Amino acid sequence: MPARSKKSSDPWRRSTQKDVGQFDAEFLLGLYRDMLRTRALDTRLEALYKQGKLVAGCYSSRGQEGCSVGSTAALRDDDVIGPMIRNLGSMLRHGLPMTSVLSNYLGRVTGPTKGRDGSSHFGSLEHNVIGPVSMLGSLIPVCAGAALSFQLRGEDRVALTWIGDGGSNVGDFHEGLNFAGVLKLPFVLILENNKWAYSTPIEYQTAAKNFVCRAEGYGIRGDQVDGNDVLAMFQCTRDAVERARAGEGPTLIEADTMRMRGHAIHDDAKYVPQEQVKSWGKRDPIQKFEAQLEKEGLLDGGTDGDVSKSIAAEIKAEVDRCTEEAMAMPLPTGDAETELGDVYA
Ligand SMILES: Cc1ncc(C[n+]2csc(CCOP(=O)(O)OP(=O)(O)O)c2C)c(N)n1
Ligand SMILES: [Mg+2]
Repeated sequence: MPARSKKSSDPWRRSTQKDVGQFDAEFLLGLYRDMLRTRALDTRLEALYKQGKLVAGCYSSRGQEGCSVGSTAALRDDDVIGPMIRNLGSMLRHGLPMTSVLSNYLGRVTGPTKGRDGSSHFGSLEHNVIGPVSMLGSLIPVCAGAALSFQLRGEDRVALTWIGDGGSNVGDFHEGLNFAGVLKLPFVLILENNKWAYSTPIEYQTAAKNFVCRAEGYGIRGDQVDGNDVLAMFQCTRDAVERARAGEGPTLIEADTMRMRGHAIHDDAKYVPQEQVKSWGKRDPIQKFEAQLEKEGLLDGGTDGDVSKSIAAEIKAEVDRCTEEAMAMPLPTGDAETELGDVYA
């Protein structure tokens, strides 16, 4: 890993207000909209869980919307993503319809798993989304394999996946990243350092000063970025994706962020110090970006009124409509012939 000089290219300094002006309004408002869509859907899923309407657990990505949306925005539609449970925003940004996501969580036959996994372990190959693999770390060799297929076919596509701080301590992390480094695969791995793995804080996960230093051990590039700054997240991933497409191999990106709920909604996270939650509450990715857009005058619709209010209203209508559509869909019948339909052996 080329050590990044603190002065010239400190990644934490990416995305200044000056940078915002380099992007067109449509792109910036698109990032904003997708973070809001993620938050709104996440909030709805939490409510449905508490109403007993979800058929399994609910893992919130609240506070981590910038990581998912910013990184996925750096990709083309034909690139492959492998989201983990807190990457709801990447699924939406990569084109998975909101009704499909809700249908899966509600266990409906119209969801990507046809009601067989009622939680977050689903993907859609039609949208180039590989579903989360429950065994932490296993998605890394899977996505490195997708990157290998692009390389062998001479396609300039990229595979990108995410891993948590906790998940980065398993063997598959090492094997997948080492493999990607040796073969210089067009692969990007985003390590979301959200400070907790269930109730285990990062001090009990690694003796290293950070997670990104591991990149050096694999001979690959490593970057650190403010995961709650959606534009910095975009810029850092875009650079990694450009290098990957140019045949320069994989990048490990450590995103500094915070899990703002328990491991899942059933966990009240009493073990997390309140001070930590409070201080990260002040770094909320949506509020942070909203302030940047306001400074640019992008949320002031002039005679059209308040842009953020109209976007919020549009999104509320979308979440309501998609929830209704998904709720109206049937549950699996349970008859053996249908349910064994996709079983290979
Ligand atoms: C190999 C493996 N070990 C343990 C688990 C159980 N488990 C599921 S999520 C989780 C915590 C993950 O923490 P982290 O990787 O930091 O991701 P976060 O939940 O913070 O997003 C654990 C221990 C698992 N799924 N796979
Ligand atoms: Mg974690």
